[in-house]
Amino acid sequence: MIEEINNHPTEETDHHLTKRERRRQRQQQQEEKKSAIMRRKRNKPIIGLSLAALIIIGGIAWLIIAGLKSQNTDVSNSGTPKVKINQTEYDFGDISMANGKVNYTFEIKNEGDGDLIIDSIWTSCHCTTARLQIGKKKSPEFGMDKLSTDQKIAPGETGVLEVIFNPAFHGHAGMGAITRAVYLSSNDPNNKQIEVRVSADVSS
Ligand SMILES: [Cu+2]
Repeated sequence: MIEEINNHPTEETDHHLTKRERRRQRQQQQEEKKSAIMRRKRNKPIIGLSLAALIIIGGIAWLIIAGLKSQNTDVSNSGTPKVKINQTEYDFGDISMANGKVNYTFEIKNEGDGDLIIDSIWTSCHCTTARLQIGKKKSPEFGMDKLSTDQKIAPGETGVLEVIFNPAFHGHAGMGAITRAVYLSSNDPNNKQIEVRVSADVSS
């Protein structure tokens, strides 16, 4: 009898347990679903974060590479340019207006260890023009108006300055002994203004 009485509630508790177990299972399943959703939600920001990190790392690497590159190309700018002209004067001698223009070339070498920058070129008179050729690059003809230019003679390189004189420019008023000058402004601290001169004795 006692056993029977005792048995009955145990069956009851067993029954209750299975109910509780079912409930627990259901709760577990729900929790698993929730955590799966949470994991998916959490993974998205992680992917986003790692992408952002990649972009930042890539950006930093690019900046470092760009910085190194600019350092390499700026090496020659860190030095000082030094102008060396093969000669500063030339005499055309006896020339005639009838024979037209005469020209002569001067050589401007950069013997320094920094780029030689020619900022502007101008001449002393409208009858005289000049142009500077560096490598294959030839400047336009510069006259008496001081015009800016941006030409660069690298260390060890030589620029060719062509001076063109037109003896007929002034007509008969320009006859006799003449001297004309060509000026170049440069970044050589000891030669900020380069000057070359040409002279001639002009006849008709
Ligand atoms: Cu003149």
